[in-house]
Amino acid sequence: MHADWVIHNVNLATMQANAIAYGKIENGLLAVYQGKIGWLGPQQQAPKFDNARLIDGNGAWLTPGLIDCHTHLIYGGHRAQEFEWRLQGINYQQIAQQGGGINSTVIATRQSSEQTLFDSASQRLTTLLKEGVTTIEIKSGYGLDLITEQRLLQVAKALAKQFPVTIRSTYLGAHALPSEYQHRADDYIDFVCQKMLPMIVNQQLADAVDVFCENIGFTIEQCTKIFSTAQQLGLPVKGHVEQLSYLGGARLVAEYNGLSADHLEYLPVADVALLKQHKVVAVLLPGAFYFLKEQQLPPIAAMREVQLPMAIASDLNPGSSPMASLLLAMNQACVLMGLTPEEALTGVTRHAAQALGLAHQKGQLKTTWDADLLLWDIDHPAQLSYSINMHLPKKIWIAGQDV
Ligand code: DI6
Ligand code: FE
Repeated sequence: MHADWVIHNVNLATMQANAIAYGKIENGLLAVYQGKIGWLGPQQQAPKFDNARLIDGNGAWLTPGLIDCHTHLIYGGHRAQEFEWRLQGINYQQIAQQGGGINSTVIATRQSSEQTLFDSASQRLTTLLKEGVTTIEIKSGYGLDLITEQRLLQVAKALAKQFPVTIRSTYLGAHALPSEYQHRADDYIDFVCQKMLPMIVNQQLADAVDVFCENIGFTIEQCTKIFSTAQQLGLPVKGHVEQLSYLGGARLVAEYNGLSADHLEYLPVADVALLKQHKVVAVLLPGAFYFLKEQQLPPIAAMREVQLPMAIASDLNPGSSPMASLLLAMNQACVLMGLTPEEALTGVTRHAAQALGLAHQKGQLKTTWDADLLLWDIDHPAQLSYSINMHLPKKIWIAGQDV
């Protein structure tokens, strides 16, 4: 059998959906051919590989590359001041209503050059890559005008060229109402639908369209307009929904067969089945839950009951989740939201791949899947969720290449 290289004497957390925890194969072997996984299984059952480079795993664990399926990686400035206000008791919504919050980052981002945005995003991306992130979703949404949204999405493209990582870009025009449209939210939505979205599609700048459906964001009617325009233009949708209050955004995402419904703290149990029916992934964002000291948990037991796929992401952003760590998000998902370590790892591999429409090629160790692989010096995969800042992958491969 053909292989470019083979790793043996290794435990595989395949993350395949089967009855065995982590889909694990102890004393396994995995072969890589032309950037894909060519073979995997128990070592004793392995076929012969001609001319393949042999790597000794020394009993370490191999997992799929981690996938951060919800980030706002690219932005100008920071919001440390706002953090101090929140500590004094002014809440996230109040700050937003007073013109701070997302809009203060919009001002800083509009003033930032492409190079400045690239440099600051590069630092955060490098941090994520070191802990094993091999695929990342990046949203726009801090420009909110033609030129700056375009700049953000172009920086995402530049990052994809510069770094060994798969990047999916999402256009988040309906993130906040920019100040020049104050009291004219519907006009802004028309601008997004008639001008911005067609331009984004023309220039192939985004893979999906997101909205912030919230009392400090946009209404169901406004989000509906955006989703139907996205659908006409052939882009899949997703939404920031039921984060701070219940508006019915998750139902809307389901109606449009969206990729994912994200946050979901205020999702009623009654809406869970609808997400399952429409194959929408629930993306949990424990970083925002933590930073905003949210008290209300997403309906996790109900999600589990219907086997709704739950992904976990960092929500890296300068306001509600200034956190460049997906491993920490896994820990938070367990400690704050009650996920099991296995659910947490599934949430940043198989389910995160599904949330990005990449279920057929990433997020599992499986034959023909991309050889995005991490080697960890651990005894058990639960260790990745159990501790903070104790483990980094000792080897990272992307499409079979050592990086
Ligand atoms: N929800 C979030 O968690 C981020 N965007 C959103 O709609 C936060 C954005 C920010 O505070 O800058
Ligand atoms: Fe977000």
